[in-house]
Amino acid sequence: TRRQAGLLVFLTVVFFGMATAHTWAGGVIKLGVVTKPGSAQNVCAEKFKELVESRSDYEVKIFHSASLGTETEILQQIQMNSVQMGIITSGPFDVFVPEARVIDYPFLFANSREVDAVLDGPAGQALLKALERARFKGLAFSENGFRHLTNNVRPVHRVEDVKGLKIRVMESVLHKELWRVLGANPTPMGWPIYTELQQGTIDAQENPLWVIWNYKLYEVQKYMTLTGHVYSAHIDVANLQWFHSLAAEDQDMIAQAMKDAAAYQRQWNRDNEADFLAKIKAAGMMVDEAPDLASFRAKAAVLKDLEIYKDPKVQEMLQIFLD
Ligand code: EAX
Repeated sequence: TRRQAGLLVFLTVVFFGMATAHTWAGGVIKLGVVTKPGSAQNVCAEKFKELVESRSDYEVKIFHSASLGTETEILQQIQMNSVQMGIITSGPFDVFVPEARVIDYPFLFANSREVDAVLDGPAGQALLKALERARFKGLAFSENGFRHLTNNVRPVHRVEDVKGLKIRVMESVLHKELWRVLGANPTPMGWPIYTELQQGTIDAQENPLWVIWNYKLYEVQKYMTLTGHVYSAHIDVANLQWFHSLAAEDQDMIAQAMKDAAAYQRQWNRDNEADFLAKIKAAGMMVDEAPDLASFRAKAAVLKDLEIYKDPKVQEMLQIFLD
């Protein structure tokens, strides 16, 4: 009958409506990056915002250009949940969770293929899990890149040439020890550092090519050495309690959006590296493209015998990464 048919249509609509409509909790997600637009972190942050906002009712507010302070300070704000998420360089994490320093272990990765295999496999998962001790939910790894040395004093070809250089390092236990061991004079500082380089408070710094390009470090640094001494990831994190307070579907949507954004951003970084190098050279920097890396490796090797790697949790994580 018509009545039965009508009822069937009605029930069908109700059924499919219930099965497909998801009511997003919605709300504003504050996300912090220390860098300015055009930077690797920002490429990932903007992609994440676009994906989340197109897939849900959430709004992502990006705080960038050091408006929340240094990366260490952003991490503290994430711990307090005054900021929910961040895309933060792996270096500064080791103050919060010592195991994080295995990513930045010198000369650990030969190339991007090795990076992806390790970070996207069980080792990466184990590291993200360890961050929960510091109340961070680790969602994905995006990429800062392989770090290279620049300075304003002399061409650096072998490790002996870094002797005594006043070098800015990240607010990371590992990075400070690394440059001390290599013979330089390291000072931990937050980002950015253009003024300090310009005024000569420091002679040197180390960062991936996009940083040297995007922050115009070629204006204040004469020499670059393609050391690639450390691979620098971004660890894309959320406040753990906040994340777990969300509905399961919302957690999945956010985690997936960050994974997608990170994959997109890693590709962006790799596609542009050669171009960044060409632009840096064209801007007038003197670049040593084939330094004596064996000399750097030999000196860096003592790191694993130092106190900062003796922690059994760090040893264990390093084994997982090396396997
Ligand atoms: O992400 O502090 C650093 O050296 C970082 O690599 C920089 O902020 C770019």
